[in-house]
Amino acid sequence: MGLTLAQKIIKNHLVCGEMIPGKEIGLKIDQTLTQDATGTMAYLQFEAMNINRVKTELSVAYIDHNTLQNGFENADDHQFIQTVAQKRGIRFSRPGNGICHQVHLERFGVPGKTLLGSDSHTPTGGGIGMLAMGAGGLDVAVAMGGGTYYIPMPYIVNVELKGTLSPWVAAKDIILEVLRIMSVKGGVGKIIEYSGDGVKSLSVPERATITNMGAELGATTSIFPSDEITKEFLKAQEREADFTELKADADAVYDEKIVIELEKLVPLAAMPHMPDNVKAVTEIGEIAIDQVCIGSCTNSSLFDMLKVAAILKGKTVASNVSLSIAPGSKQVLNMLAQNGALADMIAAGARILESACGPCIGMGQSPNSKGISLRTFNRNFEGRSGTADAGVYLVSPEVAAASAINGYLTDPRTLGEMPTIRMPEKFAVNDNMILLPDSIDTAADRIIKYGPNIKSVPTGNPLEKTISAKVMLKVGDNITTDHIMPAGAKILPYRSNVPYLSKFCFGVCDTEFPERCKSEGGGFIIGGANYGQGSSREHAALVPLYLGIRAVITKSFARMHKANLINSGIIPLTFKNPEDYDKISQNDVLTLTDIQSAVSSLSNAKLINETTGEAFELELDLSDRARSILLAGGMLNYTANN
Ligand code: MIC
Ligand code: SF4
Repeated sequence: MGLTLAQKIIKNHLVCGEMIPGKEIGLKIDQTLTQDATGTMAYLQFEAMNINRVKTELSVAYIDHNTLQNGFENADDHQFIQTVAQKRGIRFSRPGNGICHQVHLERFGVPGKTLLGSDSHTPTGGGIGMLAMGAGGLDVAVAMGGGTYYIPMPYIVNVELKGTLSPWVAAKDIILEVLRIMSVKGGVGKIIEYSGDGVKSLSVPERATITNMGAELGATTSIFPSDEITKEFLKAQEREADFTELKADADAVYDEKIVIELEKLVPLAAMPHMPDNVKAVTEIGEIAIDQVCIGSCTNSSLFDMLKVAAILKGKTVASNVSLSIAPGSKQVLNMLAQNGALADMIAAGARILESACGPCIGMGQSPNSKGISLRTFNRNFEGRSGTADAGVYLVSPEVAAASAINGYLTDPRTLGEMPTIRMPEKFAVNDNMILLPDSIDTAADRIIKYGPNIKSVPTGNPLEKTISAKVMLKVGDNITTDHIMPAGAKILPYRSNVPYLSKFCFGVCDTEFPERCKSEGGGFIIGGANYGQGSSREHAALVPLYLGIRAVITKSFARMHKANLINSGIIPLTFKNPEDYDKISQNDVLTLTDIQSAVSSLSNAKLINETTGEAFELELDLSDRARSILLAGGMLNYTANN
């Protein structure tokens, strides 16, 4: 029986376990990436491991999230990360060099390698044929130290792309269609592998738009074959030597299959407040808009920007719209400047932002009250833009630019003939904003700079026999890590200060949650399905740990958040009978009887609702390793004990 492409890469990197879907496997990680919002914590954890130099083939530290610097905190974190990177053998991508995923694709991605990143959109690398996964900072720190990365062996879904896209329809519409079909929980435990004759009509950055936003399916990762198009891209980046041809065997067997006929696709939009709330632009209608933001790791490549510039050329942004554009990397911005496309954007009235995440993570450009914002980004969760009552629609660069000019949501097919975009044969390669690490000889003298905002990482306690406490919060389905631990300009600078961050935990759902936890000493969280979807941020586990949360009981979990809870020593449990969710209310007193022995023996756990007198069975879906980590009270204790 043949193998799929993902299975081949997994096989080549398998350290332990069997490739049986659902069973835990251990993978060797070739490359890592971090960004600054998760990186500070990751490097604090790396430093705590006392490892002199990273043991990966390549590790890169990017500064792209916290670049607002409205206070000393961000700049201090940048210095901390820079000094660790230089001392420990890590390349450092300076602020201004671009968004981690865009730069990594351009300058470092290698087909067939594994990449682990402390950011959920690391699967962008799947566009160039990498097995690229997002994880919490601690898992990335372990991988930098040469440690194995563990995941449940994913099921493989084949998405066959047939034909070619019609004019004005974009790669973004392909992934929006996949989200419409599969939903934000449809990819949990799965790898999405693309194939079909339609693949060859998509450039590497277009493929990367699709693998990037595969994160919104909850998928472990997404991957495209590495072919002639990949070779062209690498050649244009002066990296032809990194090319290897990679594809699935002809007789590969997939667990699921989806066929998408590209000709039939139309411009789509994900409506507020979920990336799978997808409708055709024409179906939504010509709604009035207030803002358009173009950029983010999903849609900020040179190709995207050239399309936008061509649409804006000679026009003026509508008077009711604020248009911002953030090219994804210094390379993209530079080339736009060189070929005049940047001038077309500026002349049309676009507000040009630095090459960074910016508005995507609420670092500026929050819309007006009840504002309608069209964004080429990947997430439209409630409140993420920084304006609680704003409505964010996720669209392609074509829809965004056409709408910015008209002042209302516009199907770009109404603009007439689509401009032809000519891509250069060579990109402007200049890595002067990537600092190389110190040599082994000089590294010893490098002093790591710790700013005053950098506080210690909270650690858990060994698991007690029985846990009895109150329900601190009950929430519904699809709770994101943006609900649990919001980001944005006011909060993001405190990612290395958990005590301060804790004041904002669950702020979108219930502003009294932190105080309640403090006065009651913590307790349980009850959640619905797909709890913890979205980002890789381990702060969504570390902050609840700091607030005394001992267990989270849900209908189901998102992969990365579940791993982060385990690493923090918080027990993730699911209802054996999902209807039992309705039988627990906030403030009920619950007892997890004999939880220590349930975790030790990996049996089901028993929960008693002391307030109602009812008893329920809970499932513990843990690997042997996860069990030991929970018993020890988290990954740091577990590592110290071993
Ligand atoms: C995001 O898009 O939500 C982020 C900000 O990039 C996060 C990482 C973080 O919270 O720092 C992610 O996607 O993992
Ligand atoms: Fe940055 Fe947004 Fe991409 Fe996250 S999704 S890495 S915040 S651009």
